[in-house]
Amino acid sequence: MNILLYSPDNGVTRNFMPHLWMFLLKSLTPPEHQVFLIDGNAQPMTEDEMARFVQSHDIQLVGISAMTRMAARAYRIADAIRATGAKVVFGGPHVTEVPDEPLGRDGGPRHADAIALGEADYTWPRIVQDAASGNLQEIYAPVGPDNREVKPSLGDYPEIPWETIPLEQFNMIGKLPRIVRSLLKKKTKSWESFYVLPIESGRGCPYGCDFCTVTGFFGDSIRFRSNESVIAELRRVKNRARADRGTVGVFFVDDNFAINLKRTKALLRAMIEEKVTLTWIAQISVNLLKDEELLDLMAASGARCVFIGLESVDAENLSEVHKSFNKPADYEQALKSLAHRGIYAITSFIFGMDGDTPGVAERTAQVMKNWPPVLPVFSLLTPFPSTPLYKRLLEAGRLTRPKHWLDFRPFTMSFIPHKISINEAETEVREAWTLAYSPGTTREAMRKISDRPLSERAVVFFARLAFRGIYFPQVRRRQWLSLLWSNRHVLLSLCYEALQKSRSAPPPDSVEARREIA
Ligand code: B12
Ligand code: SF4
Repeated sequence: MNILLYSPDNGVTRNFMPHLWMFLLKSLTPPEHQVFLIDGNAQPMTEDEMARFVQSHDIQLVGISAMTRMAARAYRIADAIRATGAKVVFGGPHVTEVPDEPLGRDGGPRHADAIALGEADYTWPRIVQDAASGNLQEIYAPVGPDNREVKPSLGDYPEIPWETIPLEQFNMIGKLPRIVRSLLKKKTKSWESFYVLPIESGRGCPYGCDFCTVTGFFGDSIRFRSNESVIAELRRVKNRARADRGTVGVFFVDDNFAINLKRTKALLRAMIEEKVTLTWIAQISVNLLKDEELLDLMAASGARCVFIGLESVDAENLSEVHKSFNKPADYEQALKSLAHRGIYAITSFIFGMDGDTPGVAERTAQVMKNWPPVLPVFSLLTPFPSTPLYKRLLEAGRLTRPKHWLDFRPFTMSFIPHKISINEAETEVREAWTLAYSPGTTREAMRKISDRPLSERAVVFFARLAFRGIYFPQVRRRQWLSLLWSNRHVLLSLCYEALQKSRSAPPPDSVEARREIA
């Protein structure tokens, strides 16, 4: 049977890091079936194009995953697929939270033939077999014979064959203008491709923040893969990069990569000892970033960026959403300790919390003035179904769009905030993005790291230019040129410095150069 695993585009961003679930399910598919993968964020498709693909490749089963924000788009694509006669099975957090919706049991239209609830590592092979024999059931739940929930232990984690999986659609080099591509090729042989690949080393988070679906979905007990299995996977990733003459980075998608400090340190030490260090990113909560030994091991094993859910600079807000383990007083030191080691943070903020008042964008920007450069992300508090936040707002009658995902609008509130109006909160988010990525802020950010190596500063600068574009379209040449023009002072000074450096470098075959290479 031919199977397609499809991740719909999220309608806002063009993130080119593929989703892990599709590689995982492909690896768990019985070998007699052929599996195709398409990520709509990297390879956008209309409903008609998808229907044609399904027909021309004789696909009989399509697996779709969707975050809440992608649900409406996913349903439209699913309708087009089902019209061809292929069966559609949905999985992932959203349908687990609202299982009646895709099955049309809530009074709305039906979009799925079947759904997989929760973690599907053990149910997916059964779904495939049932579909192949024409016996697809409606609901697959991860339960044992005694009807109790079974959580994959991750002790039997499958091998994801990174060496052989076709990855062209995720090659970031392919998305760059031709001139940049040829410059990169000239400079070094290892830039024929560039992928950021997702790897998980553990699942679950015990913290249970009000707005988050993770504790409800994965549970509060944390499960880890063995260090050996993670190291073997990293080795496969590195082999792939070598074979492609490309560069690869890894995103450890664990919810809190350092939740068990002892285990994380052991893994990082193993990476260093086994020589499988490579550039990596992970999500780590700020309270765990005080451990100097952890930070040293992170730097030595290749960490270049950490995603930190800071959420707010106001302690009262954090306590409201049950995230008081974040202490705003600690933020600055944690970020400085990271930057001191060449690790920069993506800091995520949420506006519209009950303590937020007009001016929250400016207040946040003031606090950030003392920080080393960061890549901030600002969003509005979003009540995802089944979260404690959703239940609380529903009971209080504060949801203005209880099914906001069926009419997804980016940066738009779906409930009445407390001390700020809906309009004001939405304006604050836009204001925060503008302040954080203004040419003045970037210039100031670069000044703060003027003592760091040129290559590191160049990466920070270009990351700041490109990062905002993930959330706000910035793909046209004119948009890029205007961005470069408004940041021309920093750009020119970096270029000038690079030129000086290359002029003062010894000729390639001189004694000094040979000594430097040695
Ligand atoms: C990595 C990650 C990201 C990364 C990259 C995304 C990517 N390309 O992978 C980044 C940082 C970009 C990101 C951004 C966001 N994320 Co995010 N992210 C994650 C994270 C931590 C890991 C995802 C993952 O790979 N998990 C491991 C895999 C194996 O688990 P899984 O995907 O759930 O798959 C399992 C099952 O669900 C099931 N399954 C899944 N799909 C399917 C499909 C079929 C057919 C079947 C049968 C089974 C099945 O089987 C799998 C194996 O058991 C999750 C939290 C989490 N732990 O999952 C949040 C999570 C997915 N993100 C979330 C959110 C909200 C966001 C943002 C909207 C945050 C923001 N405000 O900006 C953005 C939106 C990004 C976008 N472009 O739309 C929410 C989604 C909640 C929801 N109900 O929609 C999650 C669940 C975290 C949370 N806080 O609740 N995210
Ligand atoms: S710490 Fe992060 S993953 Fe854990 S519950 Fe809170 S927001 Fe979710």
